[in-house]
Amino acid sequence: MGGSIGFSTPVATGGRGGVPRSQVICMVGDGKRDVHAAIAVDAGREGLNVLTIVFANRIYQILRGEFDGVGAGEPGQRALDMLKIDRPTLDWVALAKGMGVPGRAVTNVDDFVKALADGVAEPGPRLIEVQM
Ligand SMILES: Cc1ncc(C[n+]2csc(CCOP(=O)(O)OP(=O)(O)O)c2C)c(N)n1
Repeated sequence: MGGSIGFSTPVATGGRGGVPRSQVICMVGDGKRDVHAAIAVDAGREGLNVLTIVFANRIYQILRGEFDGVGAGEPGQRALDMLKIDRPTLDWVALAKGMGVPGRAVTNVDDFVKALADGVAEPGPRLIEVQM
């Protein structure tokens, strides 16, 4: 929804604080990186059971779709530069580690399933970067 980026991570942190025995799983795109990073600091500091899953496709894919939708043709280099978020390619696991949150990167479904099971079983905040 328009304007909604950045909503889920603070809600996940707040939800965990409000229901202490809960396990919160927060699924986010990589499109609003600064917001996600700031919230991970809170989860790390408070040791909350918040498992954040970042789907890192390195592009504002929905806006790429809108580009097609308005019939603007193939985007040129300048347009692509505004749609892609791969310069630099963010290392979400390293960012999480720097904020006291252990993380793991996965590139296939089997590894994702294992990381998800481990992330739920282990106490405290965790991050999974799904490299797409
Ligand atoms: C607060 C806010 N800022 C900007 C936007 C505009 N916007 C809509 S979709 C989008 C990119 C989303 O990227 P991502 O979350 O990685 O998902 P993807 O499109 O790759 O599936 C942006 C910046 C928005 N919806 N909300």
